[in-house]
This record gives sequence, C-alpha cells and structure tokens, in this order.
Amino acid sequence: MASLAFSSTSASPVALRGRPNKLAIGVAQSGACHVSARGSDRKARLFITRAVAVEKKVSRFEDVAMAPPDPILGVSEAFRACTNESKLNLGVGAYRTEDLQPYVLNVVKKAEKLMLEKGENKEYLPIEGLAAFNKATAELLLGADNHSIQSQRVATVQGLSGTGSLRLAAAFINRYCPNSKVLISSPTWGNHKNIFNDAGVPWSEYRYYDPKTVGLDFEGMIADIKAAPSGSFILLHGCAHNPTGIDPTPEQWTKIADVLEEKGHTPFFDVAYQGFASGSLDEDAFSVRLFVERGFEVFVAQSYSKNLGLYSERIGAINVICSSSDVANRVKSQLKRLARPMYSNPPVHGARIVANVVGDPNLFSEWKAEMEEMAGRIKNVRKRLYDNLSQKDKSGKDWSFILRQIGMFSYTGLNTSQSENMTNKWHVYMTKDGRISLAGLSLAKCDYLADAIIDSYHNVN
Ligand code: KET
Repeated sequence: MASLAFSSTSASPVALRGRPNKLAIGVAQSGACHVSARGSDRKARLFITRAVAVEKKVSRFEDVAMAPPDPILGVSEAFRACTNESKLNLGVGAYRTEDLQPYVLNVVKKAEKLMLEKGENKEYLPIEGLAAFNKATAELLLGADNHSIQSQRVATVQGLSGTGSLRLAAAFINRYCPNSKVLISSPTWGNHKNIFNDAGVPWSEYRYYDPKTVGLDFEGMIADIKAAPSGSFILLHGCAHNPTGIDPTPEQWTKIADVLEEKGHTPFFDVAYQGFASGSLDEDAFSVRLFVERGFEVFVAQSYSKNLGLYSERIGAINVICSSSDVANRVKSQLKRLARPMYSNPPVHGARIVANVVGDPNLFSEWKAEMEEMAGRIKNVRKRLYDNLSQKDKSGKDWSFILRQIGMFSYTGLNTSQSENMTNKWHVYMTKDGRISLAGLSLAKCDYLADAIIDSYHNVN
C-alpha cells in the first residue's frame, strides 16, 4: 500500500508520518474520507464528514532543480520586470532605433509583401532547406565567383539561425571527428560552451583578451593554438568578436592561418555579424575568404539575426567548404542525416526573405544601405559614449579602447560587482562580464550611461 500525505483546503492540515510523496490526497468540503496509513500511522483513522478525496500524483520530476537564468537572455527577462523609468536594456545584442524600439528593416517588409503576393505554399522544405536561400547565403559569404562555389565544394545546409547551425556542426564533429577538440576564445559568446557541451564535443580555451591593454592577446592566442593537439577545430569569430569587439588585423589573420596550417587544425568560423561590423558585407567576410583562398577546409556558421534583423525567424546556415565536390556531397548528406531526427527540416519564412532580398538587385542595394545606417548609428553611439566618459571622468583614465572596439558591443572592463552595480543602482541591464550592447543605446542616453559607468568603475571594487 502506498504511503499517504494529506492536504486540505478546508480542514486544518493533518500531518502523517511515514514515507510521504507517493500519493497526495486533497480533501474537499463536500464528501467523506476514511483512510488508514502505514507504519506508525497504520491505525490512524480520519473521519472527515462531507469531504471528497481527490487523488493527485506527486511529480516524478520532484528532483529536477531550477535552472539558472540564461546569462544573456535572462537579462531581458529581468529588464521587463523592472519598473524604473531610467531603465536601459544593454544585455542582448539586438538592434534598436534611436527611440530604443525594435526595428524591422524596410527591405524585409518589402520582401514579405512580395512573398504574400506570390501566395507561396507551406509545404515542407527539403532537409537541407530552401535551395535559393542556400545558394544566396554561400555566395554572400564567399563571393559568387569564389572558386569553392564554382567547383561545387561547398556543403550548405540551412540551419536554425546561428545557434542551430553551430549545433549541427558540433553534432557532425562529435560523430565524424570524435577524438578532436574545439578551441574557443577566452572570453567568447556565452552560448558556445553550452553548444559543444550538449553535443558532447570536448573544448578548451585559447587566450584572446588582454585586460591590461583592453586589446588582443595575440601572442597568447598564437601560443595556445600552437599548443593544441594537431587536427583541432579552432573556433574563430569572423568579425566583430563577441563579447570583446576586438578583431585581429589582416596581418594577424594571416599569421593565424599560418599556425593553423602548420598544425593541421581546421578553422570553424562563427559569422553572426557580416555587414554589421564595418557596414560592408565583403569587408566583414575578409577572414573567412582568406582561409578559403589558402585552401583550408572550413566550417562557417552564419546568422541573419542581426544583419537582416530576423532574430525570431531563426534563419542561418552551416557551410562546410571541402577539398572536393565529392567530399562536399557526402558531408552534406551527413549533415542532413543529423538534422532529420533533430528538427526534420527548417522553417521557410526567413529563408524566403533572405533569398528575395539577396536575389533582387534593388532590394539588395537597399539592404546594404540600411545595414550601413544601422552600423553607422552604433558607431555614433560609441563615439558619443566615449566623449561623455572622457569629459566626465576626471581621474585621467583612458577610455579610448571603446573607440577601438568594433560591432554591436563594448566590453567595458567592468567586473561582476561593478556590472551588478550598473543594474542594481542605475537600472542598466547588462551581462555580468561587463559587456554592453551599444545597439540598445541611444545618443540621448549616453550621458546617463557614462555617469553609471564612472560610478561603478570608481566606487565599486
Ligand atoms: N554567434 C555569436 C557570436 C552571437 O553573438 C550570437 C548571438 C549567435 C551566434 C547566435 O545568434 P542566432 O540568433 O542564433 O543566429 N548573440 C546574441 C544573442 C544571443 O545570445 O542569443 C548576444 O550575444 O546577445
């Protein structure tokens, strides 16, 4: 017989000893219940008039612990709950207008109108995604005349945005290169470690950020990549490194390629900001194209969350540039095989938007202009924040590192307690690693933010 525990909304609670939690009996007011319990309570008799017993199973998941909030997306949840008027959400990397409102690009609206007019159906896509999207995305990344495309050496599979594409590649590495490890920069985007952990891919870190110079620790990076076991995958941010906003120079990229070649490593690029860093799609693809040009087999995960503002459409791709078209075909077949039991096939809406924008010369040039505008707004905010900090801070601290960073973020150098002060005292919501999203800042709010940063930096340890 099962042990019994009781709960009642009407009568005072009756506590029974014995093993609890197998069954709970709720007692309502209109009915009767006569129960005998086991152990020391076996003889207990409860007579509750007009009470009805309602059997309720206690969850088998009772031992599941509460997961911590996500370090990035959890910040948005906390921001929504805050009622202070000065609040600012500089957590997630999502572009806002100067009025701090989400922005849907005009080209996206135009592409959607076209799609509606065409009245396309909602049939399943093939496992690898929309053909027109896959073609457009590889060409955007590598350049349409790139030799790897011409010789059909690129395996492209539409993914669930950048994250899903990285995850698919991680599953591929786990299955086909099970003894290889992935090296990721320290620090890196918060989700990289989760992705490789969940895919069962071992990883370690290479040095990247030097807090003393608030710049790139190039020597450390090279030394760690050299020291990694030959044949490792080296995760690189194609442009606008997240969270630091510090990218290698073209000369440094060449040196990195030399070391990867020497060690037989495979470059694995995360390209989440093409066109968003410099405002130019080609300039931001420089690093990837360099490695492809030098004959590496390269993994590249792409995202259209930021550059086309398609965050919730979940549109991106995984590209594997292979040494022959034959290998590319086989790699693609296995990526599809991995995708099928995970999510079957990808969603069509975002893929059609990208294909329409990239495939139409007018929309394409309009997109480039809008992207330049977004990148320009972020650069203006960056400059204004720097100006405010340098004018207000009388300590002599050099804030010029902010101007040297690129992309959506600024890595302020604030530590955890200082970042917490930003939120608790100033209602500036940001990640605890000191990263702020400049895309969520307006020119008008730079003054307030500068006060918050100066206070947190100088008055909190
Ligand atoms: N890579 C990097 C480097 C990156 O910053 C993001 C998103 C992604 C991939 C994935 O984006 P997706 O939407 O899956 O295509 N970064 C921002 C949002 C997030 O954390 O999910 C961020 O850092 O705020």
